[in-house]
Amino acid sequence: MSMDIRTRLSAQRIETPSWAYGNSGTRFKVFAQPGVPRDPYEKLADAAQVHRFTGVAPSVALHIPWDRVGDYADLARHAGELGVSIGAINANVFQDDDYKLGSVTNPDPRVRAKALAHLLECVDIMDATGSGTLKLWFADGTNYPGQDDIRARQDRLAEALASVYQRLGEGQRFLLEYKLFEPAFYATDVPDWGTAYAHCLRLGPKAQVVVDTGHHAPGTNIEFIVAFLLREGKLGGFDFNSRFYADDDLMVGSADPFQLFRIMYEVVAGGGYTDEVAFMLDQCHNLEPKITGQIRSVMNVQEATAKALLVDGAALRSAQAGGDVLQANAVLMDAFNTDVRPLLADLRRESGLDPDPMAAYARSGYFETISATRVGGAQAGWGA
Ligand code: PSV
Ligand code: MN
Ligand code: MN
Repeated sequence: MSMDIRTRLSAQRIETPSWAYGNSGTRFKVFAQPGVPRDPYEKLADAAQVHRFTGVAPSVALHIPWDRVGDYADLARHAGELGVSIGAINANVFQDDDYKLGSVTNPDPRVRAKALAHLLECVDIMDATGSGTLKLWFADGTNYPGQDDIRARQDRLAEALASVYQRLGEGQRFLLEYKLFEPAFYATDVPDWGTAYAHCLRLGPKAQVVVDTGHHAPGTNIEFIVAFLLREGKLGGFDFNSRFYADDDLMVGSADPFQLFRIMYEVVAGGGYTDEVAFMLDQCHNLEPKITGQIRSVMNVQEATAKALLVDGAALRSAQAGGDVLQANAVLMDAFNTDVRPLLADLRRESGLDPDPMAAYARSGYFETISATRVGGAQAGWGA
């Protein structure tokens, strides 16, 4: 195996979300776990454990206002002391009563102004924390035909996005996230990659699309979307998770590692395996413990990436050029069917890590310490 694959794997960066560390559940029940963080500082401490044992998760996404603090520069300093940094700032314009009929697409200009002010505040937080990425997901949409004007809502969305775009500084960008449905059930205002892409295209290079793997209709070929967006320079990153039915937010690669491999193959083949494309997790751990849930997820992404990097490009191109359908497919399957766990264990050893991050974390005693010392952990904010 080429040295190149090992180097590229060691350089991978996977961002974990602050909300994965808090208590979460479904709308039926939140099962509280021992030792969960009580504030953003403790969430960062837990995220630092994921990085400590995997070596590839050095940044943490924040969600505002779930992670509201008085002094964001201080929070960023705290992150730095723990060996991690602040990643994407996720805006939240869906939890206030004001947003019942939408945020930036609300028919009421007062509510739109309030939502925009929050988005701009998130850019201030980027300035204070050194974050380069604003992530925008809107719950906006309608439940009933005729409830509001679909085109007018697009106009309002475009206006808000343009104002945010104007505010972005040097080295900052926003990622626009789409979602098929929920909480709006009739017409979501950003329901698919095409809508997100069209808005981003109008604005310029600092506006890109983020692909949340849980936000598509069953059977959607996500790797096609990835290939297309990359080709257009509009793939900003991923919110990785796994789904069976809707927006399940389960551990990435747990149900369909083959899909994750196909996605990562398109990333690699399309030249997207760079710092320009953010590999972020957007998950919650309702049943399993949080920190090990994140460690396992990071490892799942690493395994899919390793397999994608192993695809024999020359053999694939030759089979494709010769119209050899079966051979082309076999080249991909060979890579997918390779057991990459020994390779990843070896790489960890090489960089001074334990080859088995799950076992090393279990041995560290961290879980016992936080379980004993933290009382009254916070809810993640989402999934309650
Ligand atoms: C809601 O669907 C959601 O899961 C989106 O994927 C966002 O990225 C996330 O919440 C955090 O706001
Ligand atoms: Mn998401
Ligand atoms: Mn989601």
